Amino acid sequence: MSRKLVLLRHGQSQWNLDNRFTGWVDVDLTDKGRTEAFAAGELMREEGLQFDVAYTSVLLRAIRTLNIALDAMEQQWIPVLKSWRLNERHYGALQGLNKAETTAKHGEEQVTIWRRSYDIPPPPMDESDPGHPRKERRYAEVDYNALPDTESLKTTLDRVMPYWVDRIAPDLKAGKTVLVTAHGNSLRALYKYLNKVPDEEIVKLNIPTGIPLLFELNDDLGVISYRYLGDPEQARLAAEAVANQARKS
Ligand code: DG2
Repeated sequence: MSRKLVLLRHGQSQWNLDNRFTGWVDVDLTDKGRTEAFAAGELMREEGLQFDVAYTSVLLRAIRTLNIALDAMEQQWIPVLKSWRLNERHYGALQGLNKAETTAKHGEEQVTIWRRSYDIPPPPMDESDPGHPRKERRYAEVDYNALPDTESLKTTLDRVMPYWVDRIAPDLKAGKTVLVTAHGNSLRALYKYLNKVPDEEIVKLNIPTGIPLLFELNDDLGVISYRYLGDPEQARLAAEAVANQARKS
C-alpha cells in the first residue's frame, strides 16, 4: 500500500515580497500569498487528495496557508497539529535584513553559504534582542535550551526529526494521508531526509511558495515517487526565482 504525504511551503509572505530574511519573525501572507494558498488547495482537491491530518508550524504564514488550502478543499474538519519544530530555520542576526543588500555587503558566496549550506549557520541573534524566541510567550512550554539563536539546515533537521519520528511518521505508517504546511528550510530539511540528499547537494534545492509537493511512500516510508502538483515548468521557474532572491539588485 502506498502512503501519501504532501509538503507545502506557505504562500508569499510580506517579507518574501520585501525580500527580507524572515526565519522566526511572524509575518502574514500578502494578497498574492493568499491566492497561492487557495490555488494550492485547488490543486490538491483536483488530485483527489483526502487528508486525515495536517501539521504546521506555530508561525502565522504557514497556519494561514493551511487554513486557506483546507477551505479550498472543503476539508476544514481534519485534525490540525501545530509545532515549533516545523518552524522556519532561525535566521539569527540576518532576520529582518534585505537579502540583496546583504549580498551587496557580504558577497554572493557568503550569502549562499548562509542561505543554502548544510551545516554553517548565520551569525547568532543577540540574547538581549527583544525578538529572541526565549522572550516569546508562544515558546514558553519549549525547553529553554532548545530555543535557537541561529540555525543551519543541519540543526533545523535535528529539531524537525523528533517530530517526524514521534508524530508524522506514525500517522503515515498507520495509512493516513498527511499534509505538512511549513517553510522553505524546514521543508528542505524534510526533503533532504526523505530523498537522502547528500550534504553537498542540498545547496541546489529551493522550494517555491504555494506549490504542493506530493510524495508517495512505501510501507517503510521510503520514497516511491514525488512531484509538484500543477505545471512542472511553473514550479521549476518559481524555485529558480527563490534561488535568485539574494542576487544584488
Ligand atoms: C524564508 C526562506 O523562509 O528564505 O526565512 O527568509 O519559507 O518562511 O519564507 P519562509 C526566510 P531563504 O532561505 O529562501 O532565503
